[in-house]
Amino acid sequence: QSTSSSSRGAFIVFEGLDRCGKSTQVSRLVDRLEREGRKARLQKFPDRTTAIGKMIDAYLQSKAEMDDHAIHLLFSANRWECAAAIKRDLEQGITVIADRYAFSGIAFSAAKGLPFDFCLQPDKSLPLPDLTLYLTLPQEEASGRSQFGEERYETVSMQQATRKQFALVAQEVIKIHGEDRWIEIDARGTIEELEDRIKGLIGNVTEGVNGDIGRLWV
Ligand code: NYM
Ligand code: MG
Repeated sequence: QSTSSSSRGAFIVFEGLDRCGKSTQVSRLVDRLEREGRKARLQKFPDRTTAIGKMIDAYLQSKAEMDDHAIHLLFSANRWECAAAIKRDLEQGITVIADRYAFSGIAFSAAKGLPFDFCLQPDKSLPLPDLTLYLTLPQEEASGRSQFGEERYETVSMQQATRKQFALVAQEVIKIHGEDRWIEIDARGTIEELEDRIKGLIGNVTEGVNGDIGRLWV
């Protein structure tokens, strides 16, 4: 099926706690769309390649210390520096698949104790995802995966606090933007099983969407 000339690319975000299988699924989805002849691009957040991203990377690897508010704003600034390119690509009919977005920003920072509303504000009016897929995995499974614990935040207590905040983020998305924009997915099982589950839930949104790009939290 071809994309009609009036439609734009879909902005699809994958969210979840650490080691839930997100990055694997995001790259498989982008590969599949490209095999099917669609234009798709992967956008990872944090984007560790920019100047701001390098500061975030140093923080996550515990090579640098930073005030909680300051690092929160850097994560948001890292999205803002990518926002124009995301909009441009969507308008040119490219499907943009993001590995994390502002929802991780709120959930992880609020889990550290920053006020929820403070965490939400800096991302206000960023491009609004057309669809967010929130992958859930029991903590025992995520903790058992290789590399769990390598970076800052990868402790069981931090993950559990973040899981609670993600539930509040989901409520907020549904309240402000409607329930169609947030889908929770059970991420248990094999890579292929999860891939099929995601494929079924995404449906035809990757064929393009009509209407303007929305603004987050607006
Ligand atoms: N993270 C990610 C935040 O704390 N705030 C944000 O805004 C974003 C996008 O960074 N533990 C956290 C979540 C992860 C960590 O992400 C690095 P990844 O997907 O492992 O590179
Ligand atoms: Mg990680």
